[in-house]
Amino acid sequence: MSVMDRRLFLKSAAALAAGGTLAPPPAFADPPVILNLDTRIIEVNGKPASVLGILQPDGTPGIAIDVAQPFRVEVRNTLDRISLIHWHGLTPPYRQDGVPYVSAPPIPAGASQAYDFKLDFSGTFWMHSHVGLQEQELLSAPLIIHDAGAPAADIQEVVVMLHDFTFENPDDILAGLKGNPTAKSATTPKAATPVAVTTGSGMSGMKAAGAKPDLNDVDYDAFLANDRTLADPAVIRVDAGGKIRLRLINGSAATNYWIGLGGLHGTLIAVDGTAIRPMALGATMPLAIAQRADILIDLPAGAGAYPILAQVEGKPDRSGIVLATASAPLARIPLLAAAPSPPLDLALERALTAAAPLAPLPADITHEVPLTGDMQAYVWMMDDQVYPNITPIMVTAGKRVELVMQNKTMMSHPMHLHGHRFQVVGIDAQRFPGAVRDTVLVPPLKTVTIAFDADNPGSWAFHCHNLWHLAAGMMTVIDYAGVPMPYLPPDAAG
Ligand SMILES: [Cu+2]
Repeated sequence: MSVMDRRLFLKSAAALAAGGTLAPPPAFADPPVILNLDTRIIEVNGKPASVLGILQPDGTPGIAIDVAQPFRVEVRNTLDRISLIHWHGLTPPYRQDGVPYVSAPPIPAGASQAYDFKLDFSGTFWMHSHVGLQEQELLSAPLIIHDAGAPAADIQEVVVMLHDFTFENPDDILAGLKGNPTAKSATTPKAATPVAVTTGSGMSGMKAAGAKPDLNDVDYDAFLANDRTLADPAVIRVDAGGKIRLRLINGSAATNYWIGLGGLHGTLIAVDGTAIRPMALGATMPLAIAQRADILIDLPAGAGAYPILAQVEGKPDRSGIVLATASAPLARIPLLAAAPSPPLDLALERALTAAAPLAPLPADITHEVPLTGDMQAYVWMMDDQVYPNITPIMVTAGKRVELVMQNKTMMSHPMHLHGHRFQVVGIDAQRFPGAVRDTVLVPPLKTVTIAFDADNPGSWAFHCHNLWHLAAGMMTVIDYAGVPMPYLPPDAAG
């Protein structure tokens, strides 16, 4: 469907959309889990910070449920503005996917929205607002789905959610990145580096080939693990010699990390909630924006305190939590590592193998998706288009689809596909059966190919998960042929 076709269709569907809610709310057999979108105060760098949160009435952030249960949730928007929550990594019916104007209208201030769908798999997922820059204000939370049956009694689960944090208003930061700084924010965001200006011509990548990668567009005030900095980290009590299942979630808006386990021996068992062939980890592992990692750790016998650290890509800054036995003394951990970390790379990605790979089939449909940008104007593109002015990528139900993402810029892009789990099947010219996941990093000037089976008809967001890139246009939509498109962003439809 062309953009114009979508507009025409939208107008014919306007009556449906006018009521605000397309699908009737599901009839609940059991009471749903209530998730309130709310404001809360946390302390950062010794100062109170007003942030947002997704909290159950008892204050629990997010949700942890059994895979055998339905995902039966009521989101109550108690904020003074619209919002909508996306269930990152799940594969719901598309109208419950939580992308404004693609899957559903936003939830008005003071209103609620019900969700009810069957879960297909367990794993470590998360939820976050897909509206504007609310994710930068920490409107996100863990979404943990346990295996059916009783949990393994001898394994202690530890969920660690990472955030980048700023005291600035995110709108001011975006204006600064776009070269229209407000007086308040003029000095905070780093000036955009004028490298890798490409609009997708075949040669443009070469111009950028000698330029330096650009790692972080925004200078953050802090990096949080479970809402705390290393000045006062979360200390999680563990048993000497115990087994730990770490569920790491990078909920940062725009920060990639290197995870360090200190001297502990860790085994990576899942990425983005999906099992891999278990792999012993070295000293560090990369965790890109929006990715998750499940790591099994056997703690040493005897008392001890074990920091689990996340160091910012390209910087000495870090965050983390501490696993500590009851009697262990806690040493202060410096906020800065001895040296900045290197850029993330694909060495680990290349080595991962899915526990249950896709059937080895040739692609029925292949789309090349150039990732381009104009750093000076701060416009980022997929498919040479700036969202919301896009023509969707069309797929057909039942087909094997491959997306070839060619990064022609000097920034990395953590690319996320909604509604499907994909397999990483290629890096540059090398083909391999890699991990099944939902978010993959495409480093500067690299090409990453992903494959998925078109088995969830609907209209699905496909975008860069760096929030600033997303806000600057780096999103497109994957449509299934024959599935009507109920929504389109108002400014594209206008
Ligand atoms: Cu990006």
